[in-house]
Amino acid sequence: MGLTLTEKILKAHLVDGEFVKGSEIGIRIDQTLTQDATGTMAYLEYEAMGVPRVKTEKSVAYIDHNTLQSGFENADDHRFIGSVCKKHGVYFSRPGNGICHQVHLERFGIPGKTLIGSDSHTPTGGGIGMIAIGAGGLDVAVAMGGGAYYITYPQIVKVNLTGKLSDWVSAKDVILEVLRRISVKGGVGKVMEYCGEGVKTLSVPERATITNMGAELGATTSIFPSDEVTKAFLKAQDRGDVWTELKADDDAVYDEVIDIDLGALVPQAACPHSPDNVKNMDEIGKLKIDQVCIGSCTNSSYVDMMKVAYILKGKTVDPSVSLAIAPGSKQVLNMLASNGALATMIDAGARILESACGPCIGMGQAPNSGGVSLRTFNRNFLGRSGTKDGQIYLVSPETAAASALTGYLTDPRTLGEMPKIEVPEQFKINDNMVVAPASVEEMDSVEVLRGPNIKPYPETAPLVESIACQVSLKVGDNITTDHIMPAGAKILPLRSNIPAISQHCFTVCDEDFPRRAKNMGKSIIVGGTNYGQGSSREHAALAPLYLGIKAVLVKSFARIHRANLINAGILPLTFVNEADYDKISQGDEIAIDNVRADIEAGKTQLTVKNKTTGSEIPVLCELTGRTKDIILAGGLLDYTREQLSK
Ligand code: MIC
Ligand code: SF4
Repeated sequence: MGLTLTEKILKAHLVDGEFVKGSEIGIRIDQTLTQDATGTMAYLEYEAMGVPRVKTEKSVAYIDHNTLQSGFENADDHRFIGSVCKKHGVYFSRPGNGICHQVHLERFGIPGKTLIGSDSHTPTGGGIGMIAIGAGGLDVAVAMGGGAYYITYPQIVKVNLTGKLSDWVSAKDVILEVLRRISVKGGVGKVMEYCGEGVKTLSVPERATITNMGAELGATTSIFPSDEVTKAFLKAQDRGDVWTELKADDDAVYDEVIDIDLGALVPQAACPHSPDNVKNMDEIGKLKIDQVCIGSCTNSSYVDMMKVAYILKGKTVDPSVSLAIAPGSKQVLNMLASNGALATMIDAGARILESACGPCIGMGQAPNSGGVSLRTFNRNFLGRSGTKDGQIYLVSPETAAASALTGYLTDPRTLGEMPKIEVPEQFKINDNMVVAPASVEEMDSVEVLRGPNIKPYPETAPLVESIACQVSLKVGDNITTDHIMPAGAKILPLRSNIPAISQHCFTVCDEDFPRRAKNMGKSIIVGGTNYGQGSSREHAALAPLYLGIKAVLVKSFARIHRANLINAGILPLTFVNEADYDKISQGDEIAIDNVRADIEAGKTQLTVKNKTTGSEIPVLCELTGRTKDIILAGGLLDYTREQLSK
């Protein structure tokens, strides 16, 4: 029986477990990436493990999220990350060099290698045939220390592409179509493997848009084959030597097949407030807009930007619209500056932002009250833009630029003939913003520089004998990590200070939650399906840990968040019968007796007693050997320390 591409790469990296669907496997990690908003914590965790030099083939730290230095905090974090990387063998991509996923694809990714990153959009690397997975910072720290990364052996979905995109229809419309069909939880436990005749019609940046936003499906990752198109892209980056051909066997067996005729797709938009709320232009109808933002790790490649410049050429942005553009990397920005496209954008009235995440994570450019904003980004969760009643639509760069000129959501197919904009044969290469680490001889003399906002990892303790506490919060379905631990310009500077950031935990849903939970001392949270979807931020587990959350009981979890809860020593529980969700309310007193003994004994079904109502609720606590030991130890940090001391 033939193998899928995913299986080939996973098999070549397997270090623990067996290839049985649904069971846990450990894989060797070749490369890691971090970004600054998750990086400070990840490197504090790395330091706590006491491994002098990273053991990966290449680890890179990017500064791209918190570049709005409204106070000393972010600058201190950046200085810390720069120095800690220098000491321990990590390459440091300085602020200004660009968004981690864009730069990693351009300069460091290698087909067939494994990459984990402390950012959920790490699967961008699947655009050149990597197994690239988003993970919590602690998992990345462990991988840098040479430890395996654990995932559930996934279901593998064949996304069979046929035909060719019509003029003005974009790679963004492909991933929006997948989201429309299978929803934000349709990819949980799965890898989306793109195959078929249509693949060769898509350039690497187009493929990367698709694998990037595959994160919104909840998928473990997404991957394209590495073919002649990949070779040409890497060659144009002066990296032709790292190319290898990689594809699935012809007789590979998949768990599911999704067929997409690229030629049948039309421009679409994800409507507020979920990336899977996808409609075509006719369904949305006439929509007046206030703002357009172009950029982010999904759509800020050179080709995307050149299309935007073409559309804007000689025109003026509608007076009622603010257009902001953030090219994805220094390479892209530099090439636009050299060939005049940047001047075209400026001339049309675009507000040029630095090459960073910017408005995508609420770092500036919050829309006006109730404002309608079209963005080429990947997430439109409630409040993420910084304006709670902002109405965010996710669209392609072509749709965004066309709309910026008219002031209304505009179908780019009305623009007339489409220009032929190709991936260049040679990109402008200059890695002068990537600082190499100190040599082995020099590393001991490097001083790690810490600022006053950098506080240690919160206190952990081994799992208690029994849990008896109240429900401090009950929430519904599809709760995102942007609900649990909001980001944005005010809160992101607190990422390295868990006591301070925890004061904002869940405030999007309930302003009083942090105070209530802290007063309760210990408590549990109850939620619905797909709890914790979205980002990889472990702060969505560390802040609850700090606030005394002992368990989270939900209908189902998103993958990375569940792993982060386990890493933080918080019990992840799911209802055996989803209807029991109605049997538990905020404020109820609950008990889970002998929880430690039961988990130690390998029991996977426990009972939550609702002492307020008298009902008994069966719940699942599915922990395998390793995750069980992590929970018993009080989290991954304690577990890793225990392992290293052995
Ligand atoms: C995001 O897009 O939500 C982020 C900000 O990049 C996060 C990481 C973070 O919260 O620091 C992600 O996607 O993992
Ligand atoms: Fe940055 Fe946005 Fe991409 Fe997250 S999704 S890495 S915030 S650009």
